[in-house]
Amino acid sequence: MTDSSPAPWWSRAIFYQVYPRSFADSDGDGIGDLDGIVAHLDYVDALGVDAIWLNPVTVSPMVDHGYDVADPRDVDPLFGGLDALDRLIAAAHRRGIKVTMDLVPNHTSSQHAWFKAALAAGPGTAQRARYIFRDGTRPRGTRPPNNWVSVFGGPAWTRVTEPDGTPGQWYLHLFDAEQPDLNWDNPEVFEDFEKTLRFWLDRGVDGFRLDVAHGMAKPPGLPDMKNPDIEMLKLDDDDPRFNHDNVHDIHRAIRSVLDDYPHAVAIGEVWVFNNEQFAKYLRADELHLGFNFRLLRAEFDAAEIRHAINNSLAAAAIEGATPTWTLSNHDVGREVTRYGGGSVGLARARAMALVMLALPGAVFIYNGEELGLANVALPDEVLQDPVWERSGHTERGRDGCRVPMPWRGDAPPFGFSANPRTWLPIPPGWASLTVERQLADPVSTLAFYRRALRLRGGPRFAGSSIAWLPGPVGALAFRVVDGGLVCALNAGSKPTPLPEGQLLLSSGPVRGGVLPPDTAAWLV
Ligand code: TEU
Repeated sequence: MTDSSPAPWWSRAIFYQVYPRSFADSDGDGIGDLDGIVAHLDYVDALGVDAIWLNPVTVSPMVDHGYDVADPRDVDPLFGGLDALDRLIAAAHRRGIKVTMDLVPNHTSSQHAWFKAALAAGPGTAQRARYIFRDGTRPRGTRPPNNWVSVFGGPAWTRVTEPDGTPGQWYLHLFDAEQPDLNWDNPEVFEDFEKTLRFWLDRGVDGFRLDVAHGMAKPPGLPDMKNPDIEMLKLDDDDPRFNHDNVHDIHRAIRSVLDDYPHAVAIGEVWVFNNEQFAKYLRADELHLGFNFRLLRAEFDAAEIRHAINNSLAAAAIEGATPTWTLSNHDVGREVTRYGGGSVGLARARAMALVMLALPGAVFIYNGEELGLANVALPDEVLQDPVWERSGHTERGRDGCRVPMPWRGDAPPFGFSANPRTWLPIPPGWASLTVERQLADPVSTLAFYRRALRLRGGPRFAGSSIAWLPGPVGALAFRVVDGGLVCALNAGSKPTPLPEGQLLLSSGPVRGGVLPPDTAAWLV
């Protein structure tokens, strides 16, 4: 933002990520839905967030819980259909909350009309040219076209049976076999995506989170991966499957559509860690925001956290873009667990919330983070993430961070649903973590988050940069340049002195000018 135009709404926004399956169930099928969200909007409003990011609610066989889209311009009946989304948009807007949707440009579901037509039409047809079909290698095409692996495990290629019954071509899927990758070299793909963008924007949606925004362009010739043994669910730089430079033409085309809706925001899921490479996505004619996952990957360690913050700020600064911060989402283990679990993990998660919320830019909070929920160790028989099957039962997948929200009462399903059989079981131990319990407790994690989120709107937090303050090893402290807020974190094992100033909020008990381990504080 180099000119004097007012900052856009998203430049300091708090986005609240709602995983629709797990937020609230209005119709008793044990799976959350859009009317469930509508019924709990006062809760979202009271948190003090600016916008909701809804994980996919479009029509889907739900193999990857909505990231396998069969019709991108309709809402799945499981979530209540299109009318329910209209109700949610209206009810959110009445409260001044924006609604952003998840779109999945990289792939469709195998149940999408295009893919079914591609299978039926056979090799060499226009229908196949919307996806990435290739002949196999070896004399009879029995081996996949290259060595790419799926992010979910196993090969990234599946062989089809041709309409005449013979074993035929292979198609590319960077994720599950039910998620065929689209061929973005085919202009039809963008034409259709433009229809999708306009369809939702015209219905009042305030923007999009674009799934795998660094994945749509594939390198010509599809060269082999150098490291096909890459850990499942792990995305890194130097991987031919992702971040091909042609992806930027796609983002420019998407942005030109969004520019017809000046209030709308495009947020890319960009798993790219090289700062220069990451910044390219944030050029003035590409994405407005890109998820920076460095903070989420940092251990609870002062040096690592400082490094993640510095690099996130530096990456955004290259293009004068807004930094973004996130500690968890529906793909990564909850931070309470990542930071060690139990009361220590919770104390650290609360401390990191203060660090994240003190930083300039936009933040993303994943539903349940404000309750201090931890990952749930689920039994084998309830696991649903396709990662579990595709990895041959070696990776448990992401279900443990997707367990439904506990709202009230003393036993599962804690008001989430009228149905005791929820899509993932809720642990009885969450009785002490329900919204109802935490609202009644002034020192609960929920009360703490609400206070922190409210304070963050104040002038002391305003600024686009931070200055590091000297601090003992194991701790870190920074001042928000302009606003003046000081944030201090003790990630070490010994108490450290608090910086000068009056205590505004702390993540745990602070007394006598001393910051205990696993604690953070805001001072003015
Ligand atoms: O995720 C992209 C993705 O690659 C992640 O699974 C990533 O590997 C992991 O988070 C790293 O820890 C997006 C969605 O967020 C995810 O839920 C979908 O399963 C995936 O795309 C496919 O659409």
